[in-house]
Amino acid sequence: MTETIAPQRTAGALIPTPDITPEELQLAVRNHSMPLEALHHAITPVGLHYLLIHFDIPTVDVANYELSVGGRVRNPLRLTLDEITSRPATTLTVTLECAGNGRARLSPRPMSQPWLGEAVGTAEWTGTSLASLLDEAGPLPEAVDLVFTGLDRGVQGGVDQWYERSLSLDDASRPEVLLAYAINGMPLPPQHGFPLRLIVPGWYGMTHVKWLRSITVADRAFGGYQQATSYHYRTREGEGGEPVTRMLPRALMVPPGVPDFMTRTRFVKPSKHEIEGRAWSGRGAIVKVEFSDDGGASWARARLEAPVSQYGWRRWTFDWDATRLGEYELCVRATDEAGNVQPVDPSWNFEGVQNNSVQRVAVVVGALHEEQVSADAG
Ligand SMILES: Nc1nc2c(c(=O)[nH]1)N[C@H]1C(S)=C(S)[C@@H](COP(=O)(O)O)O[C@H]1N2
Ligand SMILES: [Mo]
Repeated sequence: MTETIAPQRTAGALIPTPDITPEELQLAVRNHSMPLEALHHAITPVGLHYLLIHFDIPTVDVANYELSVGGRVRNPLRLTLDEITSRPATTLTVTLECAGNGRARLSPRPMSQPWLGEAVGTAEWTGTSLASLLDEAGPLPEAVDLVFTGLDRGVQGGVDQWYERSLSLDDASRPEVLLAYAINGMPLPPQHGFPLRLIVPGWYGMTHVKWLRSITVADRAFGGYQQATSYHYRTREGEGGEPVTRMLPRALMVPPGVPDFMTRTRFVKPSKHEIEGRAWSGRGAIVKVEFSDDGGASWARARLEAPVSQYGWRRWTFDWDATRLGEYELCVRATDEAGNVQPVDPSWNFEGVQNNSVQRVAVVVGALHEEQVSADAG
């Protein structure tokens, strides 16, 4: 990069008032998002898939591992990993996104994992059907809720807890819900839930309980912290709020050209560019993706490719005419078949969940010398 294109904020600059707290930074370095250029891959390579771990990653000795299925069932089960992996297997390509994705764009910013907009990934999850296991356990007539408990424990909101989430018997009995032991053809790595996790296609990430150790069938709705306190969309103090469930639509683009190291502003040579990205929703198929180069003032339709699967994202492309020199703000927005559209502005809430407002990418066309951009910014 030359002097003429140096950004206002440079690496190493001292910032007197940190606009991110050490606690948020600590979470951010533990839990990484997916670099946007990884949108090139239909299936996200494992190390590039986003990660969210509330407490510590447990160390699991498979020799002593068992999954228990109990509570209001006729036939309680205890299964070793071998017993689980020798059951009929299914592989599903699933796009997973954290409910807090986009949180750090809210103002004031709810203190938690400070995601910008890239807490997503698409993987091939291999596992066995939860419904068939439930069939064997035989839920009793009073069964209404299933509690999924992880092997990880910690304190959140002052509450000592194992990570636990529940699903209604109906939601848990859907054929696509898996107990997964492999990702992209490999055993789960520790950070993604080794040896076993829940996969609930279409739902935000918190549902997909990792390091799963027990499933408890209950005769009433589960009231645990991650279920009843956390993961609600609340805009007023004291209100019950709406529970967070399925993913709202979102489209992301691969930022074109080359980035400035600190600001991530993109430098693009004047030319026509094919912009590409992916779009998904947990509430129905993506039916439309639109692109804007003026910050969302005007929109044009992008081309859509077939989705990678029923539960996976859909690639889109747009031929962007960037022959005029200047500064641009690129945006993209998705619409799903249920009619959900991404908003241009974030909608604020206490936990910073479900912020699916449009991605914005600052681009300068024509700022680099031709020889600098020829190799990598085409
Ligand atoms: N046991 C357990 N399961 C968990 C979590 C956790 O902290 N503990 N985090 C949840 C959240 S909030 C998300 S977004 C996803 C992230 O899954 P990944 O790290 O495999 O991408 O895992 C979910 N499952
Ligand atoms: Mo999450």
